[in-house]
Amino acid sequence: MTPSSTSLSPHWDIFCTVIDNFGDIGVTWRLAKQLSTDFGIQVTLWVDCLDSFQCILPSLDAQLTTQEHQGITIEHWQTPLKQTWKPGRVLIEAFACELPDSVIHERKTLAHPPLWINLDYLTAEAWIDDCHGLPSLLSDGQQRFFFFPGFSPKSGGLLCEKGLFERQTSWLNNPHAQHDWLTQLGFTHLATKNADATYISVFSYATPALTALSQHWQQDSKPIHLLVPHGKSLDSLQWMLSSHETHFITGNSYHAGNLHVHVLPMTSQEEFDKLLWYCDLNIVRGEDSFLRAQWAQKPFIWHIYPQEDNVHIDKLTAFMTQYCASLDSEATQCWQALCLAFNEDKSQTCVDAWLAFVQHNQTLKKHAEKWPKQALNAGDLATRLVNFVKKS
Ligand code: TRH
Repeated sequence: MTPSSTSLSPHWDIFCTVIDNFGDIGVTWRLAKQLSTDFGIQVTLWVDCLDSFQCILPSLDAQLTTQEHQGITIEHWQTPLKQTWKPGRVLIEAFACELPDSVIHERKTLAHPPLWINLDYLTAEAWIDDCHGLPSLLSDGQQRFFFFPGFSPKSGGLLCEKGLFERQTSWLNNPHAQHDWLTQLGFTHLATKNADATYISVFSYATPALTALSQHWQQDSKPIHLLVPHGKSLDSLQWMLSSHETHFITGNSYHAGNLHVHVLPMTSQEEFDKLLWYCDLNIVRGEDSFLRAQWAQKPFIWHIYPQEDNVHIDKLTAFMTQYCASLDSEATQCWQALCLAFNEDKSQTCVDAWLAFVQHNQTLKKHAEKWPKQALNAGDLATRLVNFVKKS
């Protein structure tokens, strides 16, 4: 499909509040880019915190009210709204953020109001199949629809742009591109990979399980390189700092025994993908890096965003069950034990689970290569969303 043949006019608005970290803006920015690039849809993305956004879009100017990047209009969403909202075809509120009152009131007066969609968080839990696409009636008579990203054919699907796997293969087959990427990050010396070493990206929350694993890795018989974007994971690696160091410095490397930690800057989403492609194992978190690790087709540990009453463990278990449905039982057991121990902050269990995991690494690697096709077989999220809008 060419953008012109699928173009839905007029524009779509996406509203996003940054609760914490980068997942909310990460998902909405990715969706905006794909709607624009793959479907030719004109998108306006409204974001309340440009400072967070700038961490994953370094070219963004956090002082501007309105700006354009990669064909997307980006508006700084302040309360009350400073800009005039122009009604478009679709109005997406991401993750139940509350739309500005002025937008809700104006929409109510329109003869042909934009389709109002609440984009929810991703989960592999089965209950979303019965809720995905349902309308809800608000007290003022307006209607909005719930869109649930998920892994099943009945859900809203998973964000994955067109051409991603071709770009990945081409980058992995291009040593010059990899060399350039590492040079820009300041780690040219990593460009010649040591065949004996294991390369692990670490973008997790802080956890004693990471401290325990890293302390175990320093005694490994072969080198282990951790590539760590500057952030929360470093809190769990503090033990590596010498007595005269107070914090990790971006661009520096740290060593303890056979463990090498390289502290990377945060980069754009496109550059972050390369990190996941480059490494043998990825430790990821939240919602978006979790999905990108799956598209990287490498084994991964998911450090899920913690929620009250351990609700996140149910979400983790639901995903692990789906992911492992076609995996042999021993590999399933050891990978699930590792993810669980990492999420339950269990230090010794995590180290024991790691030792078992290493034995099944090749099986898990092959499984990771097959998984995206399986997960995406009923279509990606943006395609399902565009079809949903067309039918509505
Ligand atoms: O940052 P996260 O933990 O985000 C979230 C939020 O906390 C949110 O409130 C919560 O609900 C959600 O998790 C589940 O994790 P996530 O989702 O992986 O988002 C990180 C984003 O940052 C992702 O889009 C990738 C991007 N990123 C870059 O673009 N460059 C980088 O260098 C790095 C490390 C990440």
